[in-house]
Amino acid sequence: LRADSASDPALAELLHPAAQEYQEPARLLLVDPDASSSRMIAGMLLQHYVVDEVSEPQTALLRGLERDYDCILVATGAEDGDPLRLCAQFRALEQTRLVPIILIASPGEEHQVLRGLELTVNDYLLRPIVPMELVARVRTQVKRKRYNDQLRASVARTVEMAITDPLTGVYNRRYLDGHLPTLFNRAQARQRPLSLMLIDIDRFKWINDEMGHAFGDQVLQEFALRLRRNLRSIDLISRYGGEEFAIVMPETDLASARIVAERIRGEIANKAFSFSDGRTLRVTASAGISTKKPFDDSPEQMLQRADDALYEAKKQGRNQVVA
Ligand code: GH3
Ligand code: MG
Ligand code: MG
Ligand code: MG
Repeated sequence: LRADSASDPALAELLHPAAQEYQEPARLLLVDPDASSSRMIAGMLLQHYVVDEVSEPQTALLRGLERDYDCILVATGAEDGDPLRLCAQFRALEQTRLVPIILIASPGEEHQVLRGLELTVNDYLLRPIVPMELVARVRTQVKRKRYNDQLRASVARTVEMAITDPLTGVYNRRYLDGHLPTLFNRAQARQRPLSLMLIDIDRFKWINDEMGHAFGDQVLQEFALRLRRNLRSIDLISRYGGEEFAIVMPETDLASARIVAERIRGEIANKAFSFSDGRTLRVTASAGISTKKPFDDSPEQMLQRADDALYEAKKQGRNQVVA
């Protein structure tokens, strides 16, 4: 992690936790089957928090799916209700998995509280509830939740930066090199087809020299956009070198890969690239494709065959696909 807190608000929050105080108020979900108890607990929290009150576990789960909560309070009460079951359900849902849960129980329910703490619950309170204690415990959980959220967002951004090409937004070569073996082994194990395409912009050096480097950058961005538009979400697009892109196509045999590559070649060659300053340019690209062999093959050999095919496409005059 680079400590560039000036340009990264999440990181700034991390380094200066006090800044959290200025965020929008935290939202709590209070699940209490007893209406008067619910009113009383909510009343203690309303000064500091936005509180959504629900009495039914089913409604509580729906709310949890709809909204981002900073903390969930589950009160015991109804004889037939099972608060621990509800807590476990919150833990199982993607949207509420990481939301802290505070259990509110009555004397005599210590056994349930202990089980809850072992399983899913972050903290608890025993009735009668002392307002200051309630607020303090909620605040601790909310702080922890927000801190974790920021840390996770920050880590996610760091990971994304490590695997993405900043100019075009597609994966970078490091990601392709790391992930191609996985896709290769998966296809091999399931005896499914897998194809690879290397596509390289023709005479890109000329584009840079004649039109300017900034123009060249815009060609790369538009090129990546056209690739994305003409591929499926399961295809892995990466910027493999300066003006060369590698595309891994799962579930695709050589004949289909050839059709895809030919379509992309046409999408590049047949529509002029136009730019912010109004200039337009016709751009072409050459592609080499390879497909996984059932035996005695490797990701490296697939890449080598695609590279050989690309070399042939260039040698034979460019703006074409060779398999
Ligand atoms: P060919 O048809 O044989 O592929 O010729 P080419 O000119 O496309 O290939 P060559 O490898 O000679 O030139 C590639 C050029 O791409 C050279 C390099 O300066 C340029 N380049 C690499 N990365 C970038 C980039 O990020 N932005 C810009 N604008 N140019 C880049
Ligand atoms: Mg070249
Ligand atoms: Mg080129
Ligand atoms: Mg090249």
